Amino acid sequence: MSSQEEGDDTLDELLKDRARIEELPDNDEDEEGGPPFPGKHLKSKPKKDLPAWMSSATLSLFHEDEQTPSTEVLAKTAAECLPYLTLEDTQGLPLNSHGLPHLRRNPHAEFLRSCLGDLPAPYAAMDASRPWLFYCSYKDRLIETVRPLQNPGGGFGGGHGQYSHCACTYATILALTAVDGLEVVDRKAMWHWLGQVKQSNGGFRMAANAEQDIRGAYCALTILTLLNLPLTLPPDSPARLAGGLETFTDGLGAWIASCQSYEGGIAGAPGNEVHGAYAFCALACLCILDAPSRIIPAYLDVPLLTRWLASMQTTPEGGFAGRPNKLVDACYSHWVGACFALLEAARPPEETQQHPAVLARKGGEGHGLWNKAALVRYLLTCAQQPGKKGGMRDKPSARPDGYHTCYSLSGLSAAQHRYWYDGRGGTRGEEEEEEESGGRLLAAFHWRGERGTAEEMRGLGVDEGDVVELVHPVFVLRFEAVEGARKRFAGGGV
Ligand code: FPP
Ligand code: K
Ligand code: ZN
Repeated sequence: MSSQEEGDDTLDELLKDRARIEELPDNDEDEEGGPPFPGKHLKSKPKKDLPAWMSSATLSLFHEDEQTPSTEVLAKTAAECLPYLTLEDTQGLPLNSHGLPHLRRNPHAEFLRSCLGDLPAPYAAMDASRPWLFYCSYKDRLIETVRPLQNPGGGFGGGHGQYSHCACTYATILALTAVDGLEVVDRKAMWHWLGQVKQSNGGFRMAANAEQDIRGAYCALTILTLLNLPLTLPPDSPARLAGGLETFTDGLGAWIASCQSYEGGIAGAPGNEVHGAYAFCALACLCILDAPSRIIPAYLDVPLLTRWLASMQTTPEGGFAGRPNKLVDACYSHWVGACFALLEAARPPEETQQHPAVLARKGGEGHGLWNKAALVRYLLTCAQQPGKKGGMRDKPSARPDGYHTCYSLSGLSAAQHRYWYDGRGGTRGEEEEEEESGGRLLAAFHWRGERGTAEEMRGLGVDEGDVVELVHPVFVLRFEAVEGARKRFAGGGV
């Protein structure tokens, strides 16, 4: 079999799925009889004006033939992607030895550099998102840019004169970590400010007095850990004064558990609609608290979450959607794809000792939870902007931007490489215990990565030049950058 044919196997599988859907009997033409199907009783009239409380998941109760605004945009997206997925249209991109477009390393790097220059006028609307734009910036320029965004009460705002916000502060801390520029951070003020966003119920707000949101929990724990801030709550924290909590981690696992819904996915806050990006926040936050095999099953229903995440991989595109019945988007290559790296590390040791026949059914040694080759194909064929400009995009009809370039490439890394937790499995070791008594959460520093083998890369349809670097699965940074932050603040204290 030629390598080109190998690359097409994955697509064939995806198209088979789709063909099955298309072969289903057309119930619209057969109002009276017609074969039964699940939920047929719901099929009376298409409901175009579903009430807002009815989540998109409810739409899946309707038969595939039901025409709704959701099914229409889903079909439109599939049609938009198919010519690229089938390589009928390769957009003039040079192809690798498997027949897929090469990863456009230089144009993408050039695109990211151009994002750092003076921003074109349309970006004025993104003033509150500025930290996201310089996630990949350079040290001196970055430090001079973020210095005025730091508020005296701690944390970073999105722009000049704006209140501190968890997402902006998170992006700023990641950017500074990436360039080894964390000296600009007022850590004591940061500790005080984070005390204002911790809630009495164990969760976190996005800003003082703002909404509670699981993104806040992940952002706050990332900031505390990279800066090695004390886990004790400041004396004036409302969570301490009104809720009687003592540390930033008090009640957090239980609050995250309360964000998992009956569907298995994770909501931004208890009772809200689930979203793949929130699943990443939940898993990564738990992985900051403790070893994945210990803490993830302690607070989440892992089989239910795994099934929900796997159902986010779309057919025929092969990328991920953020929610049921919504559209594929390359940024979820990271937000959903990286969840599998975290979950695979949470598998109990006894599972890896299962009979080879059981493992084979699961797709091999713990790597069968998602279709990596399909994701790689989506990213290389549909998410790369052709032409001189470079950059990566949500889907072919979208423009490339820094955010989608960043998270497409992180997702590619999750598909290509292997990540695991190298701390003591099961129980806390003495050495860790001792270090942790200093207050720092060490679990996230125990992650390791290994490049995928040449054989695995062939299976994914990529050549050596299409392989990206390893990315720390919890912090979404280079491993060296994470190690730099750990060393810089190893002494603790503020
Ligand atoms: C819906 O957008 C998106 C959400 C409800 C969540 C987005 C959250 C993230 C991307 C994670 C952010 C993480 C941190 C750490 C700040 P949409 O309706 O435009 O997209 P959709 O149709 O794909 O759901
Ligand atoms: K989207
Ligand atoms: Zn997106």
